[in-house]
Parts: sequence; C-alpha cells; structure tokens
Amino acid sequence: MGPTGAGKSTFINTVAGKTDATLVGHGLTSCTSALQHVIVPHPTDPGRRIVFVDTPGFNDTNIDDYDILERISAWLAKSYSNRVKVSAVLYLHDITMNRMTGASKKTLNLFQHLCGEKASKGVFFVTTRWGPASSVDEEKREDELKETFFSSMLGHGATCERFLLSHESAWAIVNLVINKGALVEALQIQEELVDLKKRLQETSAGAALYEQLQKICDENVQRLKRSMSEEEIRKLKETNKAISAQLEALKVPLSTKFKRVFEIDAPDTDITQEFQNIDIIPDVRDTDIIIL
Ligand SMILES: Nc1nc2c(ncn2[C@@H]2O[C@H](COP(=O)(O)OP(=O)(O)OP(=O)(O)O)[C@@H](O)[C@H]2O)c(=O)[nH]1
Ligand SMILES: [Mg+2]
Repeated sequence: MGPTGAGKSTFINTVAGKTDATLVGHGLTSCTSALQHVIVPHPTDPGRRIVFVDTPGFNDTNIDDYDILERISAWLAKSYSNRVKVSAVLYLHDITMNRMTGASKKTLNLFQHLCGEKASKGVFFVTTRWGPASSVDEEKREDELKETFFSSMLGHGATCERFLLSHESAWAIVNLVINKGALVEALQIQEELVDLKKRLQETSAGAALYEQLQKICDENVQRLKRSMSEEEIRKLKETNKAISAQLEALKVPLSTKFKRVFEIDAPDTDITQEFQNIDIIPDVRDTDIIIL
C-alpha cells in the first residue's frame, strides 16, 4: 500500500520480471484503480508461488478517498472470511520526497489504522526511487522516517528496507518476508469487519478517514473566506462537495453507536454476502500472499 506513484505496481512488475504484469502510471493521477493480484513463482524455488496484491494508492485530491478505502477493505474482508492469510503488507514510500505531504501523512495514518499495532511484524516499509548512489539527503530522510513516521510500527516489529529498482533487490525484500515468516493472523480492519461485524464507518480506519476529511473540509472553508480567483473558488467548492458526500457515507448514526457500546444490537449484515462480488485470489492456501 502507499500513496499514488510510490511504486507499488512497479515493484510487482520488477518482481515478476515483466513490464505489464500490472499497470504502471506515468501521470500525476492514480493509476491502479482496482485491487489486482499477480502470481509469481519463486525464482530459486519454482514450486513455491507468491501472490502479490496491487492496491490503488491514495492521492492528493481527496475526492475518492472513501472509495479507495472501501475497495481495499472489501478485498481484505472477503479474503479473511475465506480464511486467506496474508504473509506481509508492504508500505511503499518515495524517498525523493523532501517532506511528508498531506497525502503521504493521510495514507500512512490510514494504513496504521487499517493494520493495527498487532500486525506490525508483517509490515514492511519499503522506500523507493533511490538513485544509483544514495545521497546524504536521502539517507537523512530515511533516518528521519524511521525515527518519526515509521517508528511506532518499527517498534512493534515492522521492518524497513530499500527497493533499488532491480529484480534482485525486489526478491531480496520478498525473501526477507518469507524468512521472517510472520504470517499476519489478521489486520485490524479484517477483525473489525468480519469478526466484530462492524460497518466500514465504525472501524478505526473509517473513523480516521472521517477525521481527516473533516479537517480538510474545514481548512477549505477557511481558504474560501480569503480572496481568491473564480477558478480557485470553483475548484475548492467542487472538492468540498466531493468530501461532504464521503463524510455523509462515513457518518455513523448516534443510535447505532449507542447500541454497539451496550451490545444491544449486532448488525444483521453478513460481510461475506456484502462482498460476494469481489474477485479475490483463487485457491491460494499453500502460497505466500504479499499486499502492496
Ligand atoms: N526511478 C524510479 N522510478 C520509479 C520507482 N518506482 C516507481 N517509479 C516510477 O513512478 C511512476 C509511478 O509508479 P507506479 O508503480 O505506477 O506507482 P503506484 O504506487 O502503483 O501508483 P498508483 O497505482 O497510482 O497508486 C512510474 O513512472 C514508475 O516508473 C523507483 O523505485 N525508481
Ligand atoms: Mg499502481
């Protein structure tokens, strides 16, 4: 997982040794839109198959955050209810970014809520876009990431590695995943959606997204009060309209919250039915599954 353009699809293509195993983007907008899996035999142990799941990245526009979270969560819920266990979740981060942008902070925050602390051992932070020789700036940024943004999960057993855009480098990371052997029992969102039968709005990630969108909406309202060009005003209004629709979808009626707290009412929706139409991986019990 990770922000748009971090290199998730590129990693999968590199690992598969193909340019078209999954679609790579060349523009500024998100490229991967649906979750997609690619099955790759291990290069030195061809009997062993590894399944890589490519996910859509969150972007700067905030207009389809809910949609992206829903797609990722639905896939995870469906696979968990089919007893598919994930070997690792890779979080990709572009090391050339000289500061954490709003989109990167948002994505990392959602990622942490999605996985939960308990799943940290299965989390691999993978930094991308390293130059042929790492620069002092890049190394400083890597240290900073480890000490701040990644530190909580690293402290609970997560790993941080560099991807050097080569087949060898990609497989070195995959082999680390295999050797660590930290099969993720369940990501937090899987437990919440499947075991606790929560609705997406009621999950930790759903609540985190609500808070983030509310903040952006408030900031946009403040910006609207300042003098701006007609075009800027039009764009801000358009963004806020899209955000408001997402906030509406994320709202949990108070009565539902109240009932949940006192366990008066268990929701009657069966998550497996709700996600029936999602295409997950066919028969993968004997394989390693790595989500990017
Ligand atoms: N130099 C270099 N370029 C990279 C690397 N990773 C990705 N890119 C380039 O970055 C662009 C976006 O990469 P993608 O793999 O499509 O990114 P993504 O994370 O899948 O993005 P979404 O599908 O939009 O979420 C492409 O032009 C890649 O060629 C890397 O490690 N080094
Ligand atoms: Mg992609």
